[in-house]
Amino acid sequence: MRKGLTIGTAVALVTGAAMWFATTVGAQGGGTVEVEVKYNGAPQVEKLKVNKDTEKCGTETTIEKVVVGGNKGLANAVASAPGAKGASKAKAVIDQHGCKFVPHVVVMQPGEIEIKNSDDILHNIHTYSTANPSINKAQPKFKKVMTEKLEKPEFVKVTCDVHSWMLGWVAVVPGVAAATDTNGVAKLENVPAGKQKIEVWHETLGKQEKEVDVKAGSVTKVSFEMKGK
Ligand SMILES: [Cu+2]
Repeated sequence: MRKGLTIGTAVALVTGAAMWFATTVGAQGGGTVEVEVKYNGAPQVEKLKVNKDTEKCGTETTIEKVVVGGNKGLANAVASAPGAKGASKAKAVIDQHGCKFVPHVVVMQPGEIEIKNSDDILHNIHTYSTANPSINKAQPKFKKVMTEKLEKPEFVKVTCDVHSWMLGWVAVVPGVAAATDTNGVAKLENVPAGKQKIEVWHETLGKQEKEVDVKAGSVTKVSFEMKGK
């Protein structure tokens, strides 16, 4: 009987501790940061005539330097919370499709990236970086996928030496990160509660940062305005 009581007390204690732990972890668990990036200038999209591999590349292409959508939203910017660890390690993918890098900006955690060639023609992956080793490899049409490593945080420029207009970026970012959509909005999920630094990067407009106070279980909004250079 006495032993039974002791076990009962122990179970109650353990259960209590588990509940306290769950509550505490829940309170620290994340909130969402909705990052809005605006640009108060004109879009910069260059049109270019193409005279190579036109059956796959078309006869005209666009180079998207500054893409401005509805409500002055800036697309293709990368928003991140570098202090928010434990972000998804889903494998990053960049595709070469229609002689363009798709998407224009890929966001990834340090690690591996799959480089696809869905064009059925020869491409070449040529990266420009300082923290990571530079990649310069042919990707013939039969090589549909190559896997490469980008293990250091960096914004890596990606080009193709076969098609001079091809330009993409791989944002290797620790913490929770996402690219802005055509309305200039990026959602950062599961950012730990408390003060967090939010960074925004754009390939031609540079970097900005702000501090936000993230509340668990709710959406914190923060707005940036990038200036023209
Ligand atoms: Cu190419």
